[in-house]
Amino acid sequence: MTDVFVGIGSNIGHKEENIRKAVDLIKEKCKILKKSSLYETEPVGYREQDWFLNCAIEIETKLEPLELLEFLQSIEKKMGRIKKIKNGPRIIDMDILFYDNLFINEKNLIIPHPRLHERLFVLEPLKEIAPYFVHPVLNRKIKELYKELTDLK
Ligand code: PH2
Ligand code: MG
Ligand code: MG
Repeated sequence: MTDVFVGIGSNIGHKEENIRKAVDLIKEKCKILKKSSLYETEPVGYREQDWFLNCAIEIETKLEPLELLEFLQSIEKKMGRIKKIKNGPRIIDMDILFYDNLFINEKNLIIPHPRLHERLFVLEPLKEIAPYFVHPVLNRKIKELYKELTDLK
């Protein structure tokens, strides 16, 4: 059984509705095990944009990592996402955070997500649904990574 975590964000249009719709579309090929609450988060990276709504989900899937990436990107496309500015505004963004305890380093897919431990908008929802999941590269629990990041601030 796969244990996959996906981070979801939206900061254009009806953000809550966008996330609900994306989760519904994910259900066509994956089983949703858990879904965090929605968090209003300040934009990170590119600052001149609206706040985000972020959440994290845990899913079970038969798709291989690259197939899952393609599936998630097809949903982003279907929902009308256009890539313009790096880290800029988007209707929907879905990033694979963990895929079991796998390490993947491909040109367009790095798992665990390389910046997740630096991002409160990822760690906060993730801590809600998986505080004891151990980051397979950093070897730390999510709740520890969260504490380290918030203690820094
Ligand atoms: N996603 C980014 C860049 N910055 N900031 C917040 N608060 N939430 C996001 O989901 C987000 C971001 C790149 O994907
Ligand atoms: Mg992202
Ligand atoms: Mg993305």
